[in-house]
Amino acid sequence: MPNNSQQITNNRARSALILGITGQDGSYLTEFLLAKGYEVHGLVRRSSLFNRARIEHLRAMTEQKRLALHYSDLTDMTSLRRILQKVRPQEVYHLAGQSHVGLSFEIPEVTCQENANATLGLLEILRDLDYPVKIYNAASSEIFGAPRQSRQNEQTAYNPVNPYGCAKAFATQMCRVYRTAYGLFAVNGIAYNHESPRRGENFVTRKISLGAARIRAGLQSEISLGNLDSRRDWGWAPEFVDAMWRSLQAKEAHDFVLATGRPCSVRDFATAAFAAVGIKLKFSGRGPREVARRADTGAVVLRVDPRFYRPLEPTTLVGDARQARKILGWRATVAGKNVARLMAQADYAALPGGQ
Ligand code: NDP
Ligand code: GDR
Repeated sequence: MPNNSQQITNNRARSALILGITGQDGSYLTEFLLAKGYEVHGLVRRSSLFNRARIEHLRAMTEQKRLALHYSDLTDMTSLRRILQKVRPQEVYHLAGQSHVGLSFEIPEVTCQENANATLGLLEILRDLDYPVKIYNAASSEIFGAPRQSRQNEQTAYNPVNPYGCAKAFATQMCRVYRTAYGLFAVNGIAYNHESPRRGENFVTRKISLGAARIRAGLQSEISLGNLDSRRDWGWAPEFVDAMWRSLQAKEAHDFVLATGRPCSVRDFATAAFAAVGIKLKFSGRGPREVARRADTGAVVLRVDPRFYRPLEPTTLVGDARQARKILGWRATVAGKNVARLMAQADYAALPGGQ
């Protein structure tokens, strides 16, 4: 896709800048905003291989000058400032950063630079702009970590338990500070896990759905996972980008928990994903010795590998999204096992010979 930052400079339609446009959420949000008639600008970073697979199908939009991509990086505030001054978007969706919680234990510094410091840098740029701008910040349920409340809402105290959660807690609180201190229209979307066939392949849901599809197609024999007892509030990513947009159309800026409210374990997610491609699982053993076999052949298709355990896990995180429902009229309709089914079916259908 051409880099056509020169092509669109005037705000003819409503315009939005998406940081993280090449990611799962950024790609769905781009489709959503284009369908609403927006002029969409996205930030892309240089990489040795092209990493635009999730937005490649929108190439025609760049030719029609409805979508423009600009080179920058969260670690390059000068170029970010220049892009914002030139594009003058009315809405900024900040979805960029190191998004893998497990990896944040391996690369804590870059996680904090991208997720914490860069958010502060962005807020500083927005504070200096000479026109009103709205920002959606991709906050996370990971800010709650080990919460006191079994269902978390916008008032729940932060208690992150990993470097990723700490960085997100900093960024979330900074947005609140800039909203209160400078009147910036800054929204924190405190989102719980949301998934799709565009999910990165090293997140557990995609690892499972892709693994199930490939095992069904005879392309792979088994998958290895970490903690099967983990429970997450898994939703459907396309529904979440709708909430992002709605949150910037509200009269006032608020924080919003975005969640399904329905937790599901990794084990149950795997069971549903494999069933969706016609494989019934039977689990046996405990802890690191646990395996899942195919009910039809008895072959092991899923193993626990302690390499995928994390040094610390949040307790079960379940969101209470009543504020989003009341103010935004938004609610998640797809959750847990249904997400698993949709993902496994999509991954299977995308394989040669899959249907
Ligand atoms: P992805 O990992 O799919 O996408 C992350 C995006 O950030 C990619 O476009 C990536 O670019 C970009 N990015 C990463 N580092 C930089 C950098 N240094 N400079 C510029 N861009 C960068 O994440 P999701 O779409 O799933 O999530 C979007 C945001 O929402 C993230 O901030 C995530 O932490 C947060 N979040 C996600 C949830 C979820 O369940 N999906 C839940 C709660 C919060 P590239 O393609 O070049 O790598
Ligand atoms: P999470 O998502 O950490 O919740 O962060 P992930 O899919 O990585 O893990 C979910 C749970 O599954 C357990 N797990 C495994 N995880 C991975 N990645 N790989 C495995 O093999 C595996 N086996 C078990 C994990 O321990 C964990 O308990 C996501 C990201 O999108 C963040 O950016 C976002 O902020 C949060 O969701 C809300």
